[in-house]
Amino acid sequence: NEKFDLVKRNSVEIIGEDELKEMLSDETNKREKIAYIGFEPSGKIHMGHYLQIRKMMDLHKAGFKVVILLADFHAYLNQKGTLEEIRELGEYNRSVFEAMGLEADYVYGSEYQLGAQYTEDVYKLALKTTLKRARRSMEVIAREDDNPKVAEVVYPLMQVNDIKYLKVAVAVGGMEQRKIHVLARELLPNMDFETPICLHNPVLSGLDGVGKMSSSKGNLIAADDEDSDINKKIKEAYCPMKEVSGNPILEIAHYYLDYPAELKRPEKYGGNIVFNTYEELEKAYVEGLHPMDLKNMVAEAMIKIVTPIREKMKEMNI
Ligand code: TFQ
Repeated sequence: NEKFDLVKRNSVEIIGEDELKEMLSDETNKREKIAYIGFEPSGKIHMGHYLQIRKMMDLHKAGFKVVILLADFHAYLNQKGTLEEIRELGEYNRSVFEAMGLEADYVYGSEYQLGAQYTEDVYKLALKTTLKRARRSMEVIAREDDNPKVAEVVYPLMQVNDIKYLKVAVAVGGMEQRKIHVLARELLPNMDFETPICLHNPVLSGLDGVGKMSSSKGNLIAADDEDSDINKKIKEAYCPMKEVSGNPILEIAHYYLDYPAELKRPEKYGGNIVFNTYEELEKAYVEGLHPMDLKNMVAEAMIKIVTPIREKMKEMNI
């Protein structure tokens, strides 16, 4: 199935793959085709976000209604600032996603998360979830804190509850969301809601090779970086010779190059090479393709992707 291949492309996993296939081939819309992703509003939108936005565009093409949750209360519970500051970032994030060309509806968590029925359901989920499980589900998501707060265990309960309240059929997120999603799949069938399908995207490593690409760390390629920033960042990025695991440049090559991809190189450095697939490129890298060659390909591809977004953002005065 063509639609299924499009939706699955470049994802790490789909939990509930058979149900998704069934939805995609069901013209009667037995289950309403709604795909959701939530984001804690963030000060910088980067190429990790863009992977997820592209996935939402794939879902839109496959016939889904796409909704973006601007998760203001979640960011608040995760110590990202005052509600006012967070909402301002939410508006900014929405504009960037529009500049990226995403067609979607947007909703703020605070529009419905104070409702009486919503709140009662959070209490119900609080009774069904162990502290241990709630904390585990937050391992990658929670902000570092020497004295962790109760807010950290309220957060995943609200995320599970959102899936019900927003009638999410397909919940999309990075791999760091998977433990919350697995919890949702376990709990929601007992809360009058159908088990959500969960699609997980890869989480890119930071350009410094330390941890993940993150707005708070500056180890990223931003949606509005200038060509010169991109060249400089990639030139300086961590890219160990012959190493695949944790290599941010190879990850970007995996998800952002179009294959077949061509390396253009002067004859004296070995001449041009065409890689038909990412696997071919990875093999060449492990066998000694020079990091500089890889970086040149990746910088060119990133500039091609970022330039129209940056220009659209300028045009929109963001
Ligand atoms: F997907 C839903 F929108 F329904 C629920 C949801 C998803 C993602 C609520 C919050 C978030 C934020 C996410 N945990 C993050 O880390 O940004």
